[in-house]
Parts: sequence; C-alpha cells; structure tokens
Amino acid sequence: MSDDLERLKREASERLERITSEDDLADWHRDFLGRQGQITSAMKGISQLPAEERPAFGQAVNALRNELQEAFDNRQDQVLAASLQSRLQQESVDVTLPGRTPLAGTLHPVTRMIREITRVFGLMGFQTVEGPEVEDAYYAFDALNIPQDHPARDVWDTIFIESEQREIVLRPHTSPMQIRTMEQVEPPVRVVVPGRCYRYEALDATHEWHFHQIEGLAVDTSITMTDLKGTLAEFARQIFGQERKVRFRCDYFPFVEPGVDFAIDCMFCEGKGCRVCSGTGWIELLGAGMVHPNVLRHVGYDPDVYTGWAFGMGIERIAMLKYGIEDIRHFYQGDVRFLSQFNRVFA
Ligand code: FA5
Repeated sequence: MSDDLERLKREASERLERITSEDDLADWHRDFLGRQGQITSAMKGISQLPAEERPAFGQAVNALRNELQEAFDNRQDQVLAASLQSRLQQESVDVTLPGRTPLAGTLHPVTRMIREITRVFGLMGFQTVEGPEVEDAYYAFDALNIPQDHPARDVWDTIFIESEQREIVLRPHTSPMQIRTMEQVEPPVRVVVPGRCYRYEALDATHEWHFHQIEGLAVDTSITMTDLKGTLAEFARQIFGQERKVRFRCDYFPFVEPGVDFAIDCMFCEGKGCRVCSGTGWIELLGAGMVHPNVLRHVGYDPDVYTGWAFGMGIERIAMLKYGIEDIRHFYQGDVRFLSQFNRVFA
C-alpha cells in the first residue's frame, strides 16, 4: 500500500476512534467514504500512475474502502448504542407516579334528565323514539285536531319556516310524534318521545324559546284513564320520591278528551305553600288526557275499538324542580360553573 494510502488509513482510523456523536459520524462518512470523499479522490489519482501499477493500486484502494466501511459500521453501532442508553436514562418514566386526572366533558343536565325519565318509562314497557324538529303543520296541528284557523293554534307560539307549497314549522311540542308513531304501527302502542321544541316566546325564568319535551303515548284495546293516572303517579314517585302525592285536574288540549293537568305536592314545602309552588302547595308537571277520537281517526285507528292516553311534559322544568334550579336560562348559557355541578348531582 502506498504511503498516501497508509496516511489516509491512519487519519481515518484516528478520527473515527474519537467520534462520539451521530453528527460527527455523518461528517466522517462524508469526508472519507462520501462521493467526494478521500477514497474517491484516491481512486481518481489512479490515472496518474503507470499502467502496470494501476491494478495493484486499485485493489489497495478498494480494500481500504471496505476496511473503512467496516470500521465505520462498528463505530456507528457503538455510538448509537451509547446514545440510546443515555436517552433511556434521561427519559426514564417513574411508573409509580399517580396519573393526572384528565378534564373530561360531562353530559348536559337535560341529556341526563332525558335518560333518567326514559329509563323510568322503559321499565314500564315504553319504547323511546325520536322525530323531526322541522315539522309539517299537518302533524303539528291539523292531525292533532287543531285545524287551520282554530283559535287553539295560537296557543302554541309557533315559529314558521317559509314555504310556498306547505306550511312548515319548528315543532312547538312533541305531540306530532303521536301521529307519526300511530301512522307507522298498529296498536298496542307504548312510546315516549324526547326532543327539542321551539316557540316564539318572551323569555323569563321559566320560558325559553327552545326547550325539551317528552311525549308519552299508550294505545290499546282497553286503555282507560286509570292507566294514565297509575303510570304518571309511578313516574312522579320514581323521579321525585315515593312520598309524593299527585293531583289531576281538568284542562283543555284539542287532541285529548278529557284533558288534565297533572301536579305533584310541592316537595320544597311538603304542600304547605311556598315561593316555588306560588303558595298553592302543588306543582304542575304536565298536560295529558285520553287521545281524542278524531286523532285516532286521522291515523286510521277505529275509536270504537281502540282507546289511548297521551301526555307531554317540559324536561327543563322537571330538572329545575328536581335540582332546585331557579332560572331555565342557565341551561343554555354554557357556563361551566353551572354545568359542572351536575357531575356530583347525577353521579
Ligand atoms: C303541550 O305542549 C302539549 N303538547 C302537551 C300534551 C301532550 C297535552 C299530550 C296533552 C296530551 P304545553 O304547551 O302546556 O302542552 O307544554 C307542555 C310543557 O312544556 C309545559 O308544561 C312546560 O313544562 C313545557 N314548556 C312549554 N313552553 C315552554 C317554554 N317556553 N320553555 C320551557 N318549557 C316550556
């Protein structure tokens, strides 16, 4: 091997010995084995040699290239192993440290209330179904025995969506789902329908322009008012406590006959009279009644064969009573201080 190659070998080996980082390894490789490195330059020098010396010189350069490549690979293995070792030491994790509790979102109190109410009715054999919020006025009113120009139509402060062919509304109550359900199935029917409703309403502590209702509907061959009373009393006691007294009074809704309002004795004053029950001792929970024969006829049920009852309640109002919330507007202001309280209440 020529002196030049000997010197090259020594220089490369000494520098390689001292290398401890991956960056220096890359530099070394570029300087000696790279395309413009010293081995390549040495090979180019072959043209300066007399022809008879060229084969031996070429072999010597190739042998040196292989030797340096091997030395480089070994050094690279050592350097990488050492750097991995030190990283493992630096980045080691104490697996015995307790984890940080993640800040998770929670279910909205209205969602939780819907689940609680539908669970109670589920245990009594009611299926939960849902329906459209954008509704045809036929389902919202006409089929519910509230024809066009009927004064009762004004009671639901309806938000109308413009439509040239048909009157389309944001549903003001969940009662349209009575019709949609009965159109789909033959009796017996037992459903509850939770969902969002909309009304063009002046806002105050108990009125929102969007809120939730749950509709209930039971239709069969021998359903009576007794079934309605028993079911609602059981519901009220499951949600508000076994000691609750219940009251049914006459009320008017065009799609039921007779119609009732359903109340429970005030749990805040035990019926003595307080601010929550406006001094009456009773809190009205919902409207209900026996499904009007005209409604049954609209869906093709024979009112001489089938009878049924229906109810509709406001979910926010139930949650307000159950959890002592004084203003309905809290539900939709997105204030985490309000919402996070319900982790504990519902846990
Ligand atoms: C109805 O909407 C009837 N569809 C209920 C019904 C169904 C009667 C089946 C008979 C048979 P009403 O307008 O009273 O009824 O509303 C029912 C409940 O919805 C109220 O008791 C109240 O809890 C809730 N509610 C009504 N308007 C609002 C509002 N603006 N904000 C919050 N809750 C409301």
